Amino acid sequence: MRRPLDHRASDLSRATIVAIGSNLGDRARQMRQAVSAIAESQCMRVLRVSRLYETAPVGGPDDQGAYLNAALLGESLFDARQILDTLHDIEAAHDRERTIRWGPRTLDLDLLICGDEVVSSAKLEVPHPRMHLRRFVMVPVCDVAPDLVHPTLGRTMIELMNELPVEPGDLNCVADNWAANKTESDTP
Ligand code: A4P
Ligand code: MG
Repeated sequence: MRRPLDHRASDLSRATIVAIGSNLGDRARQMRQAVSAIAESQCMRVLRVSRLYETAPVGGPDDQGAYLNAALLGESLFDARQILDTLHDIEAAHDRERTIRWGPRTLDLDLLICGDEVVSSAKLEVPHPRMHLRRFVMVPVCDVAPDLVHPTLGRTMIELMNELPVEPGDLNCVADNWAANKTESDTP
């Protein structure tokens, strides 16, 4: 059962980062709706949303389409398990189907960081174990929290991002203030 979030106690809240991805359907619309749904869920207060990037698929089937990726910085009084439950509810509301690992998806919401919380279970790993290996994650993360220190690696997000190799065409910024306008379709 979810309790209401009391944002007045913000000194107790944790910096929380969520990665948002989509490569199926009306990608930009689903991404915007995800930002709204996270804000409305009250599982966190949304502080910043990254630019929107189109990215080449990493892993999964050869024929899957390009992704849109972004990241969101919030502050939350919830623990990581509660936030993940909310993110799964939002994915389900966007017809997310889990068939192929790393396969095409209408909406993927990954909890990257939840303060200094470290969890390693079958259902939840936080910090997300692959976040620092992927430019499609770290470039948006650096838009919203470049100086945040990774709780287990002890390095800032910008330091981790700068170590990643750049593949030609792996990532392009396609929009800045994309989350502000929730009415446009997939034409960022
Ligand atoms: N799970 C565990 N920890 C977490 C967490 N921190 N956040 C569990 C979210 N979920 C977490 O996830 C599989 C299981 O991971 C869930 O049961 C959840 O409880 P999923 O979303 O069903 O499946 P997935 O996303 O296909 O698997 P996975 O391993 O999370 O994939 P990744 O690592 O997220 O990669 N290429 C580009 N360009 N852009 C992308 O966004 N995404 C992926 C997925 C692959 N390639 C991509 C992109
Ligand atoms: Mg996922």
